[in-house]
Amino acid sequence: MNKRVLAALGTVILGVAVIAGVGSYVANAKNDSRVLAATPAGTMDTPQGMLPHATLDISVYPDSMAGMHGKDGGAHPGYVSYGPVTNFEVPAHSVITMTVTNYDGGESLNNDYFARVRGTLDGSALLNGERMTHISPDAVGHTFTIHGLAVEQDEFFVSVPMKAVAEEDMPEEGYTSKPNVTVFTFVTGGPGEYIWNCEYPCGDGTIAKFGAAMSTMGYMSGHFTVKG
Ligand SMILES: [Cu+2]
Repeated sequence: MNKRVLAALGTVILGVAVIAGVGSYVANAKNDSRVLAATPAGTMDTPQGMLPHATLDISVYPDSMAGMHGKDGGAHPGYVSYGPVTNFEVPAHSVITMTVTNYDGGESLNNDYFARVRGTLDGSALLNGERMTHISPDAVGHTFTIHGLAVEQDEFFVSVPMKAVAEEDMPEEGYTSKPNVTVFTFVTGGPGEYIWNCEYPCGDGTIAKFGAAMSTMGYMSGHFTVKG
């Protein structure tokens, strides 16, 4: 075979291999089928009446060594990560209380919008037991932001900032003994498949710090399913 044809063929094969690689990578990312279902917790009186109540309890860490991606941290031990999983399932037309324990430090948001608590009951949350509606946009560790616009399902938007652990309380090894605990409560509408993600730029330097952990499913993003 002619050398140029061979070289061209090589390029095509390489291209196909890269595309196949990307494809299987994306498929694997989507295939993180682990789901944390909310725990039923009786009923709660809300402005929308007495509703079934359920709770979700999660954490967020400065790396992936807490076991959520397998022992030794999985594919990206250094990535910041929520855990124990990032796919959640909650009941429809219910009141959900989420507790997020943040072990990570942080800095400034790209957009101050996400420093405010949005979409919760009376627009507030509890930070280490104290009621708050927003935190300083330059002391944010991560956010938990459920995006509600989707076709043929109820609109649903909840966004809560997780306060960064102070720099002096971040140990060189292991996790801080002074995590910031945020508790917030919101009401779900009808059934739907939603996506949540973190809106704090906690990825690596690429894509305005929205690369790495921020652009890999299962770390700073996941599914949020409201089940009928
Ligand atoms: Cu984050």
